[in-house]
Amino acid sequence: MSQTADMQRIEDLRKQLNYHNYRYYVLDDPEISDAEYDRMMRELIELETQYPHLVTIDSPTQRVGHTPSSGFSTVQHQIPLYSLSNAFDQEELQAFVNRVQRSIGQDVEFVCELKIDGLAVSLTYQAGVFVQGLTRGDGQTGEDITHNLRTVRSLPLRLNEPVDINVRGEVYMPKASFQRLNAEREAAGESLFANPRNAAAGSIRQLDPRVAASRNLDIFIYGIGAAEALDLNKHDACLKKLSELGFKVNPSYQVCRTAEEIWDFIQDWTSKRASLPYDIDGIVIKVNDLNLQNQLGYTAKSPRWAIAYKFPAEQVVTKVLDIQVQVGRTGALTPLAILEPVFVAGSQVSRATLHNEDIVKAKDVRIGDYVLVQKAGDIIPEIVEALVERRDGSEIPFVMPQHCPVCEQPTKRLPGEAVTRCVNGQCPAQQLEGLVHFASRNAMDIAGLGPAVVEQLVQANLVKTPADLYKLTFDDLVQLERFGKKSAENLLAAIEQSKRRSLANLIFALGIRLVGVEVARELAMNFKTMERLQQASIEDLMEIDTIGEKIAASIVDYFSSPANLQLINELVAVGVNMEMSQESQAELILDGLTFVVTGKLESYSRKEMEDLLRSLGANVTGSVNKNTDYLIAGEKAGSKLTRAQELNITILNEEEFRRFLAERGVNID
Ligand code: 3BA
Repeated sequence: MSQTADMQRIEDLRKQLNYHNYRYYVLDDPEISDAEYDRMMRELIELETQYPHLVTIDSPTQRVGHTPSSGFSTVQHQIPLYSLSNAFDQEELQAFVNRVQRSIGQDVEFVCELKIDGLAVSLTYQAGVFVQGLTRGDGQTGEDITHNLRTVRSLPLRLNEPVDINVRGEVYMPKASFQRLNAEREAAGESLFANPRNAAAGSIRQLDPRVAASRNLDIFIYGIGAAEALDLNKHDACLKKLSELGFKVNPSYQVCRTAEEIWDFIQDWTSKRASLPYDIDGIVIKVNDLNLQNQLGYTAKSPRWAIAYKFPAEQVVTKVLDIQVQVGRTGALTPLAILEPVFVAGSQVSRATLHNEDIVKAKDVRIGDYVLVQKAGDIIPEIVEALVERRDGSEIPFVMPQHCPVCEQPTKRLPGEAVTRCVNGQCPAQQLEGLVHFASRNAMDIAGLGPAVVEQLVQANLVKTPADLYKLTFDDLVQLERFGKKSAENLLAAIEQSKRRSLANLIFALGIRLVGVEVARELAMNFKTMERLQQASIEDLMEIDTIGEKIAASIVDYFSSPANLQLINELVAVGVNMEMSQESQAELILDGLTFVVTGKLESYSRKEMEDLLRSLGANVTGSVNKNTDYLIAGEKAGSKLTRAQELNITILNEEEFRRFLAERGVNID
C-alpha cells in the first residue's frame, strides 16, 4: 500500500476505535464485538509501528502507557479547584437554601448531583485533544497524572469539537473492580485496599501506567473550569454540553426549585445508593444559573453557590456475643468484640475492635449488650455505643486479663500507657504476627506469604521464627492443604528471592518497636551493615537526626535479647543479605552533609534539586544555620544567601554544584 493510503487508514482506524470506545465505555452500549475492536487496534498498532512519526498523543494506542515515570511533577492549576462546604442534616441544608435565596432576593433553581466518592481531577484539552490531567492536590497545585489518566477508557482523548477547555471530574473505581482487585491481592498475600476510593487513589498514583491501566478506573465529569466562549448560562446546560463533547456525565442529576424537592432527591438516593455500581458519599447541590453563581461568589475555600450533603454513616444494632483478646506483633493485647453478624454499609460485620482497656471502660461495652455499630471511613467497623436501656442484668463487664490468653504468661500495663502487653518474646501469637510482618510488602516482600499461609505453616509446626522460612522444603509445603506443586515452587522461589532484599528492608522486617520504614532506611544508610548496627550504643544511634532516645533505646533493647541475636545469626547462616549494597553506598556520596537550596535554579525546580540531594544521601533543610554545610543558590537568592555568607558556609551555584558532584564521580547531566 502507498504511504498516503496508510495514512488514510490510520486516521480511519483511530476514528472508528474512538467511536467504539465511546459506545463501550461512556454509553455502555457497544455496536461491535470485543474481537472486532481488538482486530482494529492491532492493525493500528502495526501501522503506527511502521510510521512512528505519525503517532499522536490522542491515538487510541496511547492509552496503555509505555514506560514508568520517575515521579509526578507538581503543576499550578490554571483555575484553582475550590472545596465544597458540607451539610450533615436537613437543617444545615435548609440554612444553605435560605442563605442563597436571601442573598439573591428571590426563588432560585438548584441542580442536585450524586457526589461520586473518588478523586477530583482537572483535565485540559487543546483544540479538542487531551493534553494534561492533574490531581486536585491542595486546589492551587496538583500532580501531573496525564499518563495514568490516558488509561481510563471513558476519558475521551479527542473531543467531538476542537475546543480549548478545562473540565473537572471525579476518577473512581467501580465496586465490582474493587472487589476483584482485593480478591486478587488477598490471593497474592498483598495488603488490601480499604475501600474503592483508596484503591482508585493508589491506582492513579502508580508510576507505571501499565499498572494503572489494569485497574479499571472510570471517570465522571461534572463541571467546566474554563472554556472558550461556549455561550452557556445554566449548569445543567453545561452538563448537557459536556456530554455532547464526548465526556461521561452522570445521568442522575435533577433540577430542583425548593428545599423540599432537594430533600426528596436526597431521600431517594439515600435508599438507592447501595444498588449503584459505584460509591457515592453524598449529594452535591449547586445553583443552576451561572450568573447567580458569580453573584454569590466564593469564600476563601469554597463557592457560596454549592454545598455537599454528606450521607450519615449507616448504623445498625447488634449483640455483643463475646469480648476476646488478641495478641499483636508487639505483644499488645487488643480487646475485640465478637458480634452477632449484621450487614452494614455493604458488607457483613462480625467483629469490631475495642482498641484497649480504657476505651472499653469509656464506652462501657459489656458481653451480652446490644450495641450500635457503624463503619469508620466506611470500612472499619466500630461500636458507637452500648444500648444501656436494653440491658437485662445478665451482661458481663469486660476485665483485661492478667495473663496472656495465648501463652499464659503475666501481662503488663506500664504507667502512662494505654496498652496492656504480653511481655513474653517467645509468645506464639507474637511470633505469628512477627512472621506476617517479616514477609509483608515493605519488609522482605515475600509474595504468597500472607496471614493465612503463615498460620498454616505455624500450625503445621514448620515455622517458628523468620529463619525457619529459609529452611522450608518442597516436601514440607506440598503436604499442606490447598498447596499444589506450583504454589509450593512459587513460594520457595519468593523466599529465596527475599534473601537479596536491602538492608533497610531487613531492618524493618525484624519488627523492632518504633522502627518503621523511614527509620529503618536511616539506620541502613548510617550503619551500612547489620553487624555495625548491632553494636551501636544509644549515643551512636542518637547521632542520627531523626532518632531520639526512645527509638534508640528500643533498638539497643532489641539487640540485647539472646533470642533476637540468635535469629540474626541464623539469617546470616542461610544467606540473607546483611549489608547495604555497594551500588547504593556509592550513590550516597552526600551522606552526612546538610544542604539548603534557595533562589531560582536554571535546570531544576527547587523540589527536584532537593530530591536529587536526598537521593544522594544528603540531609536537606529549609533554613541556614550553623549545621548547614552547603547552600545551593540560584537567581534572586535572598536572606538565606546573606545568612550563609555571614556564617561562612560554602555557597555553590548550579554549575559549581555540577562540578562538585563530578569530582566525586557523579554525573548528573
Ligand atoms: N460536583 C464533586 N466541587 C462537585 C465545582 C464545585 C464542585 C466538587 C464536586 C466546587 C463529585 C471539590 C473539588 C473540585 C472541581 C473543585 C460533584 C462532585 N462540584 N458532582 C461546586 O461528584 N464528587 N469537589 N472539583 N472544583
